[in-house]
Amino acid sequence: MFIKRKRGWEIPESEATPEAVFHDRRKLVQAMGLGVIAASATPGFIAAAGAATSAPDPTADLYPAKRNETFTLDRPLTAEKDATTYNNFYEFGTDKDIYQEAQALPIRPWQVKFDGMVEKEMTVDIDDLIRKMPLEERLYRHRCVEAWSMAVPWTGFPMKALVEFAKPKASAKYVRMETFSDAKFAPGFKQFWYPWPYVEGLTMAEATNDLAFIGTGIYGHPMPRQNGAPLRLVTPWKYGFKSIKSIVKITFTDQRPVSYWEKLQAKEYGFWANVNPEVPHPRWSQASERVLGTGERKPTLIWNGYGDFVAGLYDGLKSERLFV
Ligand SMILES: Nc1nc2c(c(=O)[nH]1)N[C@H]1C(S)=C(S)[C@@H](COP(=O)(O)O)O[C@H]1N2
Ligand SMILES: [Mo]
Repeated sequence: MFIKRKRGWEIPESEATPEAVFHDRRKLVQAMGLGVIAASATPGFIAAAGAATSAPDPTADLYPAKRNETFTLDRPLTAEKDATTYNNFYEFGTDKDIYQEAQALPIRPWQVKFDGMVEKEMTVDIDDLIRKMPLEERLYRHRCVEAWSMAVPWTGFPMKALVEFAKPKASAKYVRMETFSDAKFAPGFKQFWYPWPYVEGLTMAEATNDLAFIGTGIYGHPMPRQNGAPLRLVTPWKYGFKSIKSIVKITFTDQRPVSYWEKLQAKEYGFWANVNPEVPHPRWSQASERVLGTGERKPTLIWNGYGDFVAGLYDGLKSERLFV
C-alpha cells in the first residue's frame, strides 16, 4: 500500500530541504555532535521514560468524564491499543511507532501561555486550567490526510470555553497554537529542515464552533504523551494534521497563521484542510480511507461527516482552497 512504501503525505526529504543542506546533512549532524536518535536505543533512556510514565497524573480523578451523547459514531470505536501505538508526532520521529520515544516528554509541570490580542496576557498551569474547564467525553471520527482513520473517545472541553477563558479582543480573527519545542526530549527536532515548532491555526468562528474540542484525555483517562498530552486540539471535520498536540502557546491574532505543514509544502497542505473525498491530495485520492485496526476501506465523507455542524462556517468562502 502506498502509505507504507512512500510514507504518504510526507514529502521526500530531498524536496523539503534546500539541496545543499540535504546532501551535507549527515556531515553537519555529525559535526554538531548529534547522534541522530541513538539516544532512544540506550537503556538509560528507556528507564527514564518508564519513570516519567509512572508518575500519577494530577487530574486523574476527573476521569472518566460524562459522555456528551450529541456526538454519535457510524462505526465501532478503534481499539485503544491501535490508537495509542500508531501515531503521527513528528517531534518524536517520522514513523508511526513513536509511542516509546514520546514517553520521554515531561508533561508536568506544564504551562500554557495566552498572548497576542487578549485583554491580558497570561501563563496558566495546566492543572489549574483543566480544573476550570467543563470536562466531557465525545466520540469523534479522525481522518488523517494520509487516508487512514480512527474513531475514538476523547475527553476534554469545548474550545469555545478556552477562548472565553482567554478573553480575546474583538479585533482577533484567528487562534494560533504552538507545540512545545524543547529539543532535549524529542529526537525529531534534530531534523532541522522541518519548520519547528509545530504550529496550527483556526479562524475565531472555527475555534468557537460546537465541534472544536480541546483534548485532555482519551479512552476515559488522561492523554498519553504520544496522543498529545497534556493538551491538544481535536477538529474532526478537518484533516488530522490540524489537530495540534502538546500545546504550550495560544495566540490571538489578526494575521492568518502559517502552519508547520503549510510552511513545508503549501501546495499540498493549506490553512483550511477540510475533509472532502472529491478533492484529491496532489499525490493520492481522498475518496476512501483505511480504518485503523481492521484495515477495512470506507468511503470518506465531506466534512468527514460533520457537515451539519460546520458546513455553514464556509458559506462566504467558496473562493478559498477549503479542502486542501
Ligand atoms: N505537534 C504535533 N501535532 C500533531 C502532529 C505532529 O506531528 N506534531 N501530527 C498530526 C497528524 S498528521 C495527525 S493525523 C494527528 C494524529 O493524532 P494521533 O496520533 O493522536 O492519532 O496529530 C496531528 N498533530
Ligand atoms: Mo495526519
